Amino acid sequence: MKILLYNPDNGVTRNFMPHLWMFLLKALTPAGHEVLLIDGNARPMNEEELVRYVIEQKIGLVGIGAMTRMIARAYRMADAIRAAGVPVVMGGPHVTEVPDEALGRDGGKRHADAVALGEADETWPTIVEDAAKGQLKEIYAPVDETGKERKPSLQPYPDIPWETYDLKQFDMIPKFARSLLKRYGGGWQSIHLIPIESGRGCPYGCEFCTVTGFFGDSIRFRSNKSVVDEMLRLKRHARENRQQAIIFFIDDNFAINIKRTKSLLRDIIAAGAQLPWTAQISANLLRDEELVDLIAASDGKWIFIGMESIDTANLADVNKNFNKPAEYAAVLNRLAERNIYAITSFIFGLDNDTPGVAARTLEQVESWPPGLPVFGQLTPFPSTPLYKRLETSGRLTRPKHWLDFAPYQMAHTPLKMTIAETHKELNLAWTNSYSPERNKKALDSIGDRRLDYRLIHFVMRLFFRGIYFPQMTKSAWLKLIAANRRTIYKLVREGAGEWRKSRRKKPDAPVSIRVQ
Ligand code: B12
Ligand code: SF4
Repeated sequence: MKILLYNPDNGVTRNFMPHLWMFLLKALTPAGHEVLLIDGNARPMNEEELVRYVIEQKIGLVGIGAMTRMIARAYRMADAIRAAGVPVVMGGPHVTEVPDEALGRDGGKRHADAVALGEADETWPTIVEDAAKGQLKEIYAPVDETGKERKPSLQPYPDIPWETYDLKQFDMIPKFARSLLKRYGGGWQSIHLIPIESGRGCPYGCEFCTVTGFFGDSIRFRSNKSVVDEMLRLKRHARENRQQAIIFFIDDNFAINIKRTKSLLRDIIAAGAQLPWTAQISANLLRDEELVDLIAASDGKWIFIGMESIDTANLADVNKNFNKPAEYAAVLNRLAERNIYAITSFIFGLDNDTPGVAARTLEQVESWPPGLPVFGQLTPFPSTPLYKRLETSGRLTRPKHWLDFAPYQMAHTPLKMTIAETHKELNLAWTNSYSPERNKKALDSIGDRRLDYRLIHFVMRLFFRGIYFPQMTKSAWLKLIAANRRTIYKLVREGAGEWRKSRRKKPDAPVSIRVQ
């Protein structure tokens, strides 16, 4: 049987990283079947085009995975494929949280022939075999013989043969910039961000988060060897193809077991498997100096920290009072001393937020070493404790917001400000954080650091701006470059000076921009 795994596009960003679920399920597919992958972010298709592809390729089963945010689009695609007579199985967080919706058991239209609940590592082979026999069941749940939920142990973990895939479609460098960057060597004309999970689960249970409910509070890890081997293969492949590979450890909280994280990082260093990497780690776990030393030594570059708010009352409301705003500065300084950037994430529209929250937050952010702040509004995802609380108190304004998704539109009214005010605050926070003036100030504040460190920080700022302000076309990029011309001019002038100096020392040496 030919199987298509499809991930709908998010409508906001280009694809900058493969979605792991597709590659993982492909690796777990029983022999004798062929699996094709389409990520709509890299290869946008409308319903008609997708159906035509499915028919031309003689696909026998389509698997669709989506977060809540993309589910309406996923349903539309599924409807079109089913109308053409091809069965659809859906999986991922959203259908796990509200399976009746996909199956049409809530009075609405049916969108899927079958749903895979929760982690599908162990149910996927059965789904494939049932579909091949034409005997798909409606629900596949990961349970043992007694009907008790069973979580995959992640040991063994399948080899994902990244090096055999054509990853061109996930290149982070926009096409028009590639030939320019090629001239500088070092493989920077082609950068691939590769997702690796080293473990699953987080027991913290923050009120808005689906992770504790989905992956559970049972934390499981792959063996260090399996992670290190995957990194060694990626490193070899990147070197052979003159590309850069960056790893995103997509674990929900990469240091949830500090002892294990340290042991993994030590093994990465011992094997020489270092590649620049990023991961999500909560601020409380970054108090550990030895952990931060190991992050730096293993080439950790960017740490995503869910700070959420600078207001302790807000943090208590969402069950995240293990976050201590008073220690944010110390945590960020600890990282910055080792040239590690922080991606600091904030939520607006929490119950204690009032107008002015953006200015108050920005004042703090600007007092810290420069990082990459991101801002979102509080979103009640189905099946989270937050959703239940807002539903019970009658505060959901759009209880099924996902069926009418629009970026940055809220689904409930915050307590102390309006939806419109929250939106204004978000807009202000994004505009000020990535304005040309702010970019210049951020770079000036690290003027004593090496040029490559500053250059990468600047490029990251340009990319991060695109999370809120779409910049998917060449002209949008050119405008952005023009607005930041002063900073660019300064960096280029300095770079040319360093280049001339290096040429004087070694007349024939190629220039390579190196990440430290
Ligand atoms: C990586 C990641 C991202 C990446 C996504 C890009 C990419 N290419 O991967 C980035 C950083 C961009 C991102 C952004 C966001 N994310 Co995110 N992200 C994750 C994260 C950390 C890992 C996803 C992953 O790969 N997991 C590992 C794989 C193996 O697990 P999985 O995807 O769940 O797949 C398994 C099963 O679900 C199932 N399955 C999945 N799909 C399918 C399909 C079929 C057919 C079948 C049979 C089975 C199946 O099988 C897999 C193996 O068991 C998850 C948390 C998590 N641990 O999953 C959050 C998560 C998915 N993100 C979440 C959210 C909310 C967001 C944002 C909306 C946050 C925000 N406020 O901006 C944005 C939206 C982005 C956008 N524009 O679309 C939520 C989703 C909740 C929900 N109900 O939708 C999660 C669960 C985190 C959370 N805190 O709750 N995210
Ligand atoms: S620490 Fe992160 S992953 Fe864990 S429950 Fe809280 S938000 Fe979710």
